[in-house]
Amino acid sequence: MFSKEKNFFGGHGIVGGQIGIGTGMAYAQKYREDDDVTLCFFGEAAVNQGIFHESLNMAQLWKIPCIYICENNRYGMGTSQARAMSTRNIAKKAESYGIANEFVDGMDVMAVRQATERAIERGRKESLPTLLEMRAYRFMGHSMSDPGKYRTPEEIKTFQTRDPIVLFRESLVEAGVISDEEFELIEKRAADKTADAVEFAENSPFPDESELFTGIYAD
Ligand SMILES: Cc1ncc(C[n+]2csc(CCOP(=O)(O)OP(=O)(O)O)c2C)c(N)n1
Ligand SMILES: [Mg+2]
Repeated sequence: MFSKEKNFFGGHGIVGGQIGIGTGMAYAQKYREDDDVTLCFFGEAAVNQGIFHESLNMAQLWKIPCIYICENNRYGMGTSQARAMSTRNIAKKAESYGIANEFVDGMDVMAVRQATERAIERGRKESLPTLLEMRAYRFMGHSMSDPGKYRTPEEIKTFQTRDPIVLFRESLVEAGVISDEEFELIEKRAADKTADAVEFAENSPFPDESELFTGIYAD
């Protein structure tokens, strides 16, 4: 997924690769002296990659307005954070580079929004980076072929009670912003859109062999 028009620069197959790319994009924004900042998303497993540390060091040294958003969902494929990382607190890792950081409840939509706004303001006003660690949970397996034997059903059940979509829906209904009926309509619209996309994909012909290298190299 990639959309240059919407300034969305896609997902990348190499875990952590986007941290260097995001830092470079934010450097370009600073260089052009525009008001933009970059939001760079990655998982907790990516924090163990060298590029995370190299990028954060440069970002603070050169005052690059990159907002590093670590979605800590506790698992990288089938490996828990506890088995792969010597310390647990990711937000604090930013301190060794002198970078502002926040630990955020990633299950709370408004907390995520507010912390992101604070980081964006820091980026815009002071041209400084921020590291946000958003603690969440991965409800599904890593892929369709992941039986998820590395965690207990109890653990999943515990986190299901804190599903951010369900909690946000409840708080919106409670505040009178939206009714249950309106929410169901939104869900139905999303389900219909997905079903249409699946039907379109299944009814589409396979691409021709000549397409094999399309989009791989720059023209
Ligand atoms: C350099 C590299 N090593 C291994 C992989 C295989 N791989 C794909 S996703 C993944 C785990 C990523 O976990 P995390 O960063 O926590 O992101 P999440 O999927 O949990 O959001 C791994 C190891 C890869 N794509 N790139
Ligand atoms: Mg993860």
